Amino acid sequence: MQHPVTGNTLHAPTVTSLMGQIAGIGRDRLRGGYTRPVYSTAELDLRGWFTEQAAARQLSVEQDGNGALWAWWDLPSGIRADAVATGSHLDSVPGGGAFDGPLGVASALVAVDILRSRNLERTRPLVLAVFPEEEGSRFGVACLGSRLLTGAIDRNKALNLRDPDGNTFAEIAAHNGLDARRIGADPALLGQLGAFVELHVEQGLGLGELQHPVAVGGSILGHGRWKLSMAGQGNHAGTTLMRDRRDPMVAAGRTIAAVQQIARAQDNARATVGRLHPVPGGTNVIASRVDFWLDVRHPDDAVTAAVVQDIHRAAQLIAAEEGCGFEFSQESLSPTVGFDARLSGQLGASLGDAPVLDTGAGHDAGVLAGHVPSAMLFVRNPSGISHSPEEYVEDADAERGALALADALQGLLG
Ligand code: HGY
Ligand code: MN
Ligand code: MN
Ligand code: MN
Repeated sequence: MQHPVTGNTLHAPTVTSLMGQIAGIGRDRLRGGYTRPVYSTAELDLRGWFTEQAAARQLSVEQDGNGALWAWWDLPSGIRADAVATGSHLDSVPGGGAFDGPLGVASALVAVDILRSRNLERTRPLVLAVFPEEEGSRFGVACLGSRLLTGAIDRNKALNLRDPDGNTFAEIAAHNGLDARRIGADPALLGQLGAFVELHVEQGLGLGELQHPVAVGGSILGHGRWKLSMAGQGNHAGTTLMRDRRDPMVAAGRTIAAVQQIARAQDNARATVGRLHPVPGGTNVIASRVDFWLDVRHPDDAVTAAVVQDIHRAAQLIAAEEGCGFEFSQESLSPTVGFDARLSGQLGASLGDAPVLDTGAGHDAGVLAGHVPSAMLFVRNPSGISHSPEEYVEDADAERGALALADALQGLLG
């Protein structure tokens, strides 16, 4: 294969070939796309694949107390200080695209190949990272692995998080060999890192419109997640007159319409209810309870708070009108994060005229940014769509992204 940028004949694995190796893992025949929740068979298979790929590159792979994988390209001295880290995640949203997460991991592996081919004189170790539960699709909190590593989530709160089947994170972690005593903040590991660069598929059309293959990350929109519950009277769909109902599904539906109305009134706010769980969930059954989750994001954290307050108030009124009980709780909240200016500047310098793009999507780099100089690279996605099977990256752009990552890392490692 000819390299799309250098034109050299490619012998080493390419990002496209690595992505092809995992293309069959976790396909979701029902929803389309991929469903790879953390510690599912699919995600464990992907972990196994990454571990093999890393070992084939003579990287020493270790798992931290929270389940993240770290593949070290150590210095001859073996000293692990001021390391440059790069990587992303392998878990997905339900019915997600192929690239959200795995592109950053595959590109990191190819970047190691490229750097090795350059016989680089390194002064810093390089470590590839794979963070668990970045999407929060199983236990409800996004970036759970990096939040645990940095102490951004209370350890006991994390251990007691439950998945949709009622399993606690503590149970699933133990089932997957994690030692509960090691779950939680790991300042020793964090202290070994001097920089973190995450390459990620762009989850928007910025690069498509700019007609550029790679961008440097600017900032991540502040975002939070809240759980709402409406409780009514479960009953028979056929024997219960409309006037005798206290239907939580109606209360939830009216609240979701209010979410859209409130968010539309704020410029650039994004408010989503993507997950709703009626109990018991029968076609001929008036639900007794409906749980649903709210995701709100805005560049200004004060606006996020105001939007959520308005939604909370509207939901309380609707619940009262529909004769339903109402509960409201915050699950996670992250402020708007700017990436490290110096590191981002170094990335920009190594990439020439790469644009700087903000993102509305959360990333582990956003969590690490509070503890380690962090930056991101985005690779063009012509569909502009993500968290959907339509997410897409051209082969040539995937290779350009890995080359850009290698160039950026070389500037940091030398
Ligand atoms: O939800 C997000 O923004 C990220 O993809 N976890
Ligand atoms: Mn992602
Ligand atoms: Mn995602
Ligand atoms: Mn992310």
